[in-house]
Amino acid sequence: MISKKMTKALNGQLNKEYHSAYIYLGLSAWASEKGYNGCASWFMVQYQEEVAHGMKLFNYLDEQGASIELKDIKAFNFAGTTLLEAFEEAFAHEQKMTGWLNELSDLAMKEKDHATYNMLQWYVMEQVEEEALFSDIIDKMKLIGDNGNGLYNLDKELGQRTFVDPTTQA
Ligand code: OFO
Repeated sequence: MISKKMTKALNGQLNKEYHSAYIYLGLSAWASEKGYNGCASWFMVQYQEEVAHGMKLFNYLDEQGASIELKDIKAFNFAGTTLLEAFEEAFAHEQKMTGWLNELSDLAMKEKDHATYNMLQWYVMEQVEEEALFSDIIDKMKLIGDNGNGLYNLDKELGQRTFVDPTTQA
C-alpha cells in the first residue's frame, strides 16, 4: 500500500507522461506539416513511448490499489520554426522530466517505500536513454546546419525508427 502523498505525486507524474505524449504528437503534426515526414514518424514513435510510460504508472497505481486521478492534459503549441528548435525543446522537456523523476525517487526513499522506489528506477534509467537520444540528434543537426541535403538524409534516417514498447524491455 502506498501513502496518500506518494499516490498524489505518482498521479502528477502520470499526467506529465501524457503531457509528454501530447508534446510529441504536436511535434509530429508540426514536422509533417513542414514536409519532414521522417521526423514526423520519429515523433509519433516517441508519442507511443510516452503513452507506454503513462500506462506503466497507471498499472502500478492500479496494482497498489491506489486511486487513479486523470487530470486535464496541458495544451502544447510549438512556437519554433526549425527542426533543431523542435528537438531542443523536446530535450529541455526531457531534462525537466528527469528532475521530476529524481524528486519522486527522493520521496519514495524518504518514505521507505521500496516497491515504488524500485519501480521508479526504471524511469530514471529510461531518462538516461532519452536524454542521450535527443542530445545525439541535436549534435547531428548542429553539424548539418542548414545544408538541405544533410537535413534530407537525417530526416530519412530518423524515419526508420520503429516502436518497441520500452516497458516490455528488461
Ligand atoms: Fe516519459 O520519458 Fe520522455 O517524457
